[in-house]
Amino acid sequence: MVIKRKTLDEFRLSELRLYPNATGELSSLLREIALSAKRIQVEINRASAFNDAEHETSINASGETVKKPDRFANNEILHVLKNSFSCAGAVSEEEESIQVFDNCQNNRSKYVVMFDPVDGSSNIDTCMTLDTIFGIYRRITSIGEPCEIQHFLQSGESLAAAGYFIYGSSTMLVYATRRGVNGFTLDGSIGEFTLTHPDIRCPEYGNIYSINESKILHYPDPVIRHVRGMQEWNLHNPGSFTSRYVGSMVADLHRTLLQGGIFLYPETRDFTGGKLRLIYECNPFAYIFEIAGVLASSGNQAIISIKPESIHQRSPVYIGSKRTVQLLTRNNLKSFCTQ
Ligand code: P6P
Repeated sequence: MVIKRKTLDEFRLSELRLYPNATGELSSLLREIALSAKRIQVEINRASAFNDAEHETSINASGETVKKPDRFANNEILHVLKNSFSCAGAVSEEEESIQVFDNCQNNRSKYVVMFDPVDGSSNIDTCMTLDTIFGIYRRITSIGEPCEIQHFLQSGESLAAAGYFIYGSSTMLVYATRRGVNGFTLDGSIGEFTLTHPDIRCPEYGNIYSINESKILHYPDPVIRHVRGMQEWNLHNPGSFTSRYVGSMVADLHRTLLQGGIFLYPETRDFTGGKLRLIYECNPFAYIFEIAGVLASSGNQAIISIKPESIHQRSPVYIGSKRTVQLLTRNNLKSFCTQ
């Protein structure tokens, strides 16, 4: 028997029916971003197959190498957003400043988007998973006005939706709204994302810890003690814990979301404010994990409660099991879902 799974459009239509006053702009935006992801997936596969990702590299605002797939993905997403009727402007990891789509159509749009077009592109030459991360905010100035930087400096709690595409053994879209986290897998036979992981909840407990252990002596003492404690416990109770670290944020966090455990990228000597970027890497994931029922801390506070001051600022990341996150950070952290 062939299982007929809802496509992304069918799922969004079923959600829209619950909100008679909804304009459909968020659904349209998700559809546009999903379209760009289909094209990015083809380009990534091509660049990997023909090994030409390294050609024509440049350096982005964060001082990191921009490879051909990064630039392709960046231009593709900016193109679909600018030509949608739902986006007033965007922030991209690959663009130094905000991208304002200042025309009469886009100025009437309700949303702005921030995104990391391709995260983990250093893995492309080894066929590791790559990914696109996005967050969607409602604009905060009146409809008709060009968007401004404060639209992008809202805390993560104000996100209307956040998600990621993972280009791995299959291509998936996982996104969250306040109503829940849902996963869609690209069905090549119909070219549509189909609902394969409805209502994802992150297991409260998982025995996998994910951290770059080469920097273990950089991390705060509670992290060092916790990792050492798991290793010592393993000595006497083999197999109690295991470590998995791909070095691609989405790969490590997608596994954590589905299997539980914890993902850590604490502050280090070379990244005293954390390495991962707050508004287009940390916030989308923090929102997803909080909606999925666990915690996402910067070490001092819930990541989604941070008021961003600049569009490329960074944050330390402690995401996963409530008990472990509270053990490793200040214990005053409360999940925003329960507030
Ligand atoms: P490190 C990839 O470059 C990235 O931005 C994230 O995807 C990943 O989690 C992190 O950096 C890996 O950093 O220092 O462990 O190589």
